[in-house]
Amino acid sequence: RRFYRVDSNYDLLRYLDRGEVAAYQNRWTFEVSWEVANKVGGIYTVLKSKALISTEELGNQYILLGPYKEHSVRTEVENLDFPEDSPLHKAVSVMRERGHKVYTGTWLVEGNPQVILFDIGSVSYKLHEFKHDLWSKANIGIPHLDIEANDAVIFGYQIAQFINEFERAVKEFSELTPRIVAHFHEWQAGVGLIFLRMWGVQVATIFTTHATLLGRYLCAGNTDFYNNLNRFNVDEEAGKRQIYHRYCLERAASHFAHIFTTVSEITSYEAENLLKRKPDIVTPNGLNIVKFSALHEFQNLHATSKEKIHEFVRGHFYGHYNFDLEKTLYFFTAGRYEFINKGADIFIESLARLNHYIKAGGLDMTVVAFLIFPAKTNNFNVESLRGHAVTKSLRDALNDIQHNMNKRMYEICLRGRMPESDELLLKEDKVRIKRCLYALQRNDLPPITTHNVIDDWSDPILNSIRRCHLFNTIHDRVKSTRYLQIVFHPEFLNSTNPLFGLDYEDFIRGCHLGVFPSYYEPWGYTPAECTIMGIPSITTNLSGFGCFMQEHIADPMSYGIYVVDRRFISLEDSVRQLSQYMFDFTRLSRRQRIIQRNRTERLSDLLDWKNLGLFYRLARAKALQKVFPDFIMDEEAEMDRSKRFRYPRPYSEPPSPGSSRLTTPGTSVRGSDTEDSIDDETENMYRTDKEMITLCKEPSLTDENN
Ligand code: G6P
Ligand code: 1S3
Repeated sequence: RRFYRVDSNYDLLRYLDRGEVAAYQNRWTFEVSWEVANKVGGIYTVLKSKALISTEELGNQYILLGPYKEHSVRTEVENLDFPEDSPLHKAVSVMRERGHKVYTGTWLVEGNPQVILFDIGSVSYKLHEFKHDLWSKANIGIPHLDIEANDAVIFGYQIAQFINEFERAVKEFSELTPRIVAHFHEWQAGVGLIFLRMWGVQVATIFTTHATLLGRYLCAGNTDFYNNLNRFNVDEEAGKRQIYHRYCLERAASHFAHIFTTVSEITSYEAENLLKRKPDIVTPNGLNIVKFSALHEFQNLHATSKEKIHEFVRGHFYGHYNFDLEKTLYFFTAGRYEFINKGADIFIESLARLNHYIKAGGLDMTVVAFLIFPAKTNNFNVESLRGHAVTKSLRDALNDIQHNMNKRMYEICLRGRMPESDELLLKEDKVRIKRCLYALQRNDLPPITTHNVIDDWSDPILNSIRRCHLFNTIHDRVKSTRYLQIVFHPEFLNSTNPLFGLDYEDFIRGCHLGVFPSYYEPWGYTPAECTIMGIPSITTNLSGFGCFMQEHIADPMSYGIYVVDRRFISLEDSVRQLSQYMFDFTRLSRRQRIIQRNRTERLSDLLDWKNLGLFYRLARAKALQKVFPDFIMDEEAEMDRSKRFRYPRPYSEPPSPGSSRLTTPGTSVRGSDTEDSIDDETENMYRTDKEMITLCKEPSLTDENN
């Protein structure tokens, strides 16, 4: 097996010329999606995080095309016109003359890519004409009542017309044949691709599916999806779910495209079976990685954000606050509220077992598990807000008392005598403290949720919690220990949140472990986001991210990536494995956790668009070659490079692959792994730093040729 060094910036600069070569070749790239400057789901993250590398590489030869959404445009786009001597200006003008409302500008994200946004309302009166065209040429009929599909038709028609006009315009500006690539994401944009191909426009097309329509529907039901993938009668299944027309659009786009791609191997397998075309290339999702100049900064940020989560816990569990926060771990899961697809079902089941394991194992630890899924609510519940109000008033009272005491002591000492004890804490101070203590008393248990969930009797998370009896009780009355506590936050986090005062990114940093045991997850940005912040996570071998990590890292677990098997073992065994992983993590000492975080963070290069962008480049080059056979691409080098990512087992790990359960940092650090006292902290940190620096100096990825 050949191991290569990752991110040696191998020839990267060759590509990052801000479109110089592309302009010279008259090469243009359009990327089309419903989620350009329009936050809906994961594709928005793909385009936004990729914007920097795309513009570094293609400069003004790169343009994003999306729908016009007034609210997003106001906050995310700066209006700008193209220079009059540009073919983009010409094509936009033609579209406007035809009655389309078109907005141009730059997207206010890193890289500031050019965007062209189409107002679908401006030509909605032509919907029947567009639908008729689609029907007569492709035999795909769109029902009147499916508004989303109708919108997709209008948007697709606008995109195809625009690219068609652009292709004409660009010919007027240059004698060189225009090499245009149009890259479409997901079925909503795919209609544009279908029209372009039906009209025979000379453009290289790429279609990327980020999840198949049918796959998402089938998984959300009670289907043994992966074991039956090659047995589904796809037309019948789509028909039963009343998505046959959407399915046809998706399937037509994937077959019409010169190059078909998807985000992971597992979705490639799914697409091959459900869309009946095997993707030509897998284009994994990356992130825009910002490295801190001080190596250890992310560890400090963990401590700072964790302190804010501690503050939340103090407020939420007031009156029952018998936590040792030094021995408390924060686990979390988050995502779209798809209970089964995102694995919330097995997470709760496994938490119940973890509770039992901690108790049976006599561990002196508390785990607080946060579930963050947006559900329908009517605001925060009174109990949660009250908890934060009473803890805040206690804190304010103590600050006041301390401040006044300080002043009094200073005055007395200036007069040359020692203060008496009754001069320190006054009677009225004691009364004030007593009042606060009284307000902190409470008979009921700390709430499971922070909000009033609408229809809470039918909410799947709350029902599972009820079934598993996870009611935030004290589990050991003698030691008054709480092992497992749950907080369901049915809303995404942002920094104006009155309970946490943290945005999602800082919340992740403050946690210890992200748990994402998804059943259906074509890629899965949530564990990837944890990884780049140095927070270990649990993922599955049914998620694109999990498979990618397994493929590129010799022993993911030793890097803090725990991959639960949800494919080849029974559900019960998956639950057991997940519980065991969480229990193993709970047993790590602080020092081991710190080392593991360092290792996790080292994986961020693997997820950097600077590296993963090459798969998009490759897809574009291959599509161009199909339409313009004279287009030369250094494919050999590209393909070779795409195989070069591989992280070996960390240096300090035992070589035996058999001991994977043992390859948490526990086995790799020198000295005792149970020492965890605060006095040892500095020493531990020092050693950790030393180890980390050594590890960074070591060729973390060996190059056989060196
Ligand atoms: C980071 C900080 C340390 C802190 C540690 C806590 O490494 O730099 O100062 O002690 O986090 O780790 P823990 O896993 O217990 O949250
Ligand atoms: C999809 O968004 P989702 O959360 O509905 O696309 C994302 C971007 O490719 C992907 O990360 C995710 O797994 C898919 O499911």
